[in-house]
Amino acid sequence: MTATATIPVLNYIGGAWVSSSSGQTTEDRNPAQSDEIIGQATASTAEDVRRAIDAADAAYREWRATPPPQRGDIVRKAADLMERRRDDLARLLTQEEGKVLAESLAEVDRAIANVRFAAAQGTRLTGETIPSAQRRTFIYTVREPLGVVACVTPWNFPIAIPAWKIAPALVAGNTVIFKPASLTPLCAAQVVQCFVDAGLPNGVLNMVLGAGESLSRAITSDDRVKAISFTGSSAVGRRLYTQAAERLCKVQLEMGGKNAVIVMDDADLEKAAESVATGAFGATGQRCTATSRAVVVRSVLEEFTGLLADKAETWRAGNGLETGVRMGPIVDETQLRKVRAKIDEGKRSGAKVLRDGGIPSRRDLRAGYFVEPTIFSDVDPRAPLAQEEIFGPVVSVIPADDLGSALAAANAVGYGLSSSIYTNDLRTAFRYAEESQAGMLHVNIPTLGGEAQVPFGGVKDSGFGDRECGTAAFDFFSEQRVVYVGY
Ligand code: UN1
Repeated sequence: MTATATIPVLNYIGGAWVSSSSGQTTEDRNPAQSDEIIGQATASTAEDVRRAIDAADAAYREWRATPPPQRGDIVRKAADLMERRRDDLARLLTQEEGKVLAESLAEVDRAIANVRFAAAQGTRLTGETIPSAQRRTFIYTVREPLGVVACVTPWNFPIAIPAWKIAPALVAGNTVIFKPASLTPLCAAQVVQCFVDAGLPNGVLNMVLGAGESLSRAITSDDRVKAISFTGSSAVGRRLYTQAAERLCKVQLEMGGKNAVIVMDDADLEKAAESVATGAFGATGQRCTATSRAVVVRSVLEEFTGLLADKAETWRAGNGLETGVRMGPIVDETQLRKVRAKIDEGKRSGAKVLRDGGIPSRRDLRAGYFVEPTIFSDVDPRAPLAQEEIFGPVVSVIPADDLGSALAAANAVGYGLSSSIYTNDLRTAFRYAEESQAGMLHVNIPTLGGEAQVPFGGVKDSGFGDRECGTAAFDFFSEQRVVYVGY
């Protein structure tokens, strides 16, 4: 995929790769080797967004009329192409976003599973028949697409998240404006290329590259855009929703997390420590389902913390294409500064620093945006360290007296995406399942991830609107019509 690195990445509008109306480009850097520029991306304006919406609007009638199983066939071909291109896609993902190759391969596989699942729904876009209270009356429901929809996606899963938004949107019969994060345009373009090569008609999927509020405003303010599916920060999500609500545009928000793992005294501590380490340091902590708090009952606190500290030593940071490297860099300099500022704030707060990876000591790590595993212990559950999303490989250990106080601490945050408990007691597990304020709960399983066929999303400040993935994705990307027939 070196060819794509030298050619500027363009917008894809109405079936053609085109430069933005600004004529400007932005540099795309390898975060593991920050002097390496891997691409130039066209920097779009609100005018480019309007052109993309024009194209999507023009293509809608015909795409809506295409039978859903045929729409599914095209989308399934895109999954087949992703599978064929798996290794190239994964390498590109590592070079552009930084996650290690094994994680990139897993992300591509997850994208494929999601696209396949959505494709198969083309044959299952069923409605229901409902008995009427009146004689000689037949009532049925059908699912209809919404029209032009927008998919606004983040840099941390630049292949899987676009895939799991775009695929159900298309199968449901919508035409799409795809606005990927400006840090990962090469991955975005390759996702689009898979759909294009699968035979999607012109104008059905359009991509606009770039950054800035004027682009999102061009999406939220255009009456032709009927729904917006967004993944990113809570601050941006809130703004999008506020703007779109004015004109009653449907919105789905997938935002941050501050996910806790509760560790009880009857837990398999080895497994619990492994889970917290993987949850906190995997993907360099740059995922909304990352584990950022371990709430541990005091009787096992010391043993657990020791195990976690040992595990942290095995998370060697470096270039994700090199063997033996378990943790890639932070995605860019701005994020790096934010993560370091949070670590510094944590140190000033009085929490105990068990391992400080803020400024790596290894010389070779100065070539990129690296932070190493960082662990705080004795953290006050109300401290910023335990409240704010960090999006880096940083975990806070919070002591608790018992299940009740552990749940209270775990729930005492604004976010509510994912959580987990380690215990071997069924009563404890079910009490946790009843009381944990999160959208995705886990018993003896890390806080991470989600399967293609399962709804994905959070509560409180983490999520708003219909869930993503699974059949839930189709609730968002379609609407029900009811037909009463008197005979
Ligand atoms: C995962 O953690 O495996 O932006 C998926 C995010 C989430 C998706 C994460 N919306 O990190």
